Amino acid sequence: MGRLLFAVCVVCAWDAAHLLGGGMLFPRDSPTREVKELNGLWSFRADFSPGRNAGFQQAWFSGPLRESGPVIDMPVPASYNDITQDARLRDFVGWVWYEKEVWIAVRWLRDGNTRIMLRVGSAHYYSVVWVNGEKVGQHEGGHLPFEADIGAVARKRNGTSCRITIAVNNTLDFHTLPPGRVEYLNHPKRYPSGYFVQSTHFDFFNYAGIHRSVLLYTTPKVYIDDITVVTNFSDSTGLLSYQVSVVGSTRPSVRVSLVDQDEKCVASSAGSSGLLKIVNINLWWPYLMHEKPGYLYTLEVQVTAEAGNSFLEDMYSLPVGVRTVQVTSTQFLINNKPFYFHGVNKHEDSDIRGKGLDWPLIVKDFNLLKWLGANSFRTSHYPYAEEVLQMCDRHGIVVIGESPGVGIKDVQSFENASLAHHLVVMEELVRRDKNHPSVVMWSVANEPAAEMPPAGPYIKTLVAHTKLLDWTRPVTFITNSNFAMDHGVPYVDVVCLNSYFSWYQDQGHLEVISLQLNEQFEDWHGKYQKPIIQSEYGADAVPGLHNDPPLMFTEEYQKAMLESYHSTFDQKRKKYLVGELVWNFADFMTGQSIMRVAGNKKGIFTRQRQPKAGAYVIRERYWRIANETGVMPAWSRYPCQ
Ligand code: BDP
Repeated sequence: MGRLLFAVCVVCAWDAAHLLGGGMLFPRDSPTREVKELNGLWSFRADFSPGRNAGFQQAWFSGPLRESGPVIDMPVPASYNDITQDARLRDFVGWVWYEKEVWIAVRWLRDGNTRIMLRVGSAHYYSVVWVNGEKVGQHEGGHLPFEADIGAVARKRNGTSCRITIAVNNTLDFHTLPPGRVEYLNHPKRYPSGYFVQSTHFDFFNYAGIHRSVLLYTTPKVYIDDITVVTNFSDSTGLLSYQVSVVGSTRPSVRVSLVDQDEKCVASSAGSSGLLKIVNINLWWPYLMHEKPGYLYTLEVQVTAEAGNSFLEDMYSLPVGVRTVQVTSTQFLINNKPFYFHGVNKHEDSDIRGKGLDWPLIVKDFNLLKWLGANSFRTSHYPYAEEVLQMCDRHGIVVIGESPGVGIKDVQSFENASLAHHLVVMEELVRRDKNHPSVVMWSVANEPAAEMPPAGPYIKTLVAHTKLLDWTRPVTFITNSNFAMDHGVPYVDVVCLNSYFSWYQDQGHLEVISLQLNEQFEDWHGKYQKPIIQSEYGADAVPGLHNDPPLMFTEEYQKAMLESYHSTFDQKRKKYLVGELVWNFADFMTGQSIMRVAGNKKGIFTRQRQPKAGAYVIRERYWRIANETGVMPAWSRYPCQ
């Protein structure tokens, strides 16, 4: 076995915690906290004015939105693009305005020791938030949560309802993440005056709006702001290092207990940091690697503190899994055992709701992942909802967590302003997801233009910074196997390669795949001596389109292409290939172009989650790989009983 690039370092994690600033714990009910969902119908108005700035000029936030002009019903969470019959709204670029009137419980308002927080799970891309006409916050970035303390504003108008206004702008420029470009087409004979279009270099539709839940939640004035756990084990003893940061008191008293699934307290400690030892540990194992995957304990954190004349208490329960991750020159190890990613790439995408969080879809997708025998996915090409990661923790689905650094192709998008924002996004991502046992690796970007000289230093800085934030997980970025080998790759722990042999090149020539794939693997492993994941491969298949012998775009071609890759994967996974992630789990919407037939059709499932022929190929293969490990009870082994 090669050198250990990646030993779990319990102590180093605390340095990282300092860099992260304030916490962003997922809002949960507890005896000291309450959560109120504001999902449902909001009032909505898109600002169609030529400069898209009428809303700000006329201060639409200062009174009820309906008084500014016509409003429509808009569901939250959902992208707004596919909700109406208006093509202008589908392709809208600029500010849209959301508003909801809500009542805040009088017990929240009267108790001056209660913080009232407004939290948006995500809104794409740039948001400004007002409560009763007063600005309470703003946030850049479309895939991560943000929040504001609205207690003071809400208390000014005791006894009346509260008006929450959120303006969201989906415009992407060179320095946003993902980047984009707004082009004005100044040709009076060909385009109307002031005509502009948004262009991007990524292959999915730029859905916009409030994509995840909007919540109100409370905490006491003295509150648990953040928790960081780092886990390890030795023989049958689990080790859990914790650090709790408390805001509002300089001398809080902190107690933590770890409770197992039988509600038994298995370890406890006092103090804001410490080490818990758990005898007869139930480790967190991936799906299909253990009979009981996804074992979670609950870390119950309790804080008490004096505040003036009163005594305040806060409680927060964090699900935690005990596991380790390590990388050698040829292996990816979870709990010291070789782990092979047999999984998929996904998108947050579906009919009508676009990128809006949708529980039926989430549960259906997890059922399909299990049906496939998939043990992992990559959050291509941006951070997914926390609710999805919680499902992964519980079901043992392993995750490569990706930043929205996709489509970085213009030289301006490598400038310092872009890098500075990208570093902030990595901080927000690590802060949000650091405690999820399912997340085993960070991906800082997808296919940045490697041929541009700034790509190397840009990636080097991102990888180094991410390692500083979290020393417990490997870091990678995703490259295309056609790209130059030198830019950024020397800095990553695992080489992740996308390739589309017999699709974007040698079109229709399935017979070249095994040669070219073999060359790819030997070259990249030969040069870097690092484990490799085939992070994308696939072919478009229009569902129901058939031809035998296979023709491009038919289900037969997709099936044959997948099979051609698999024989080479089987050779290389005996050596240094540590994973294969098919592109893509399901068909998804893209911008309109002659390259796409109403979206990208590389899904092995349709957009409505029905299997194409390729899904059965993957299913047969993934169960076979899982069965090779021999850890599954015979009754659960599909298809070979
Ligand atoms: C890859 C990109 C992915 C695309 C895919 C494709 O990473 O976002 O959707 O190509 O062309 O290179 O289908």
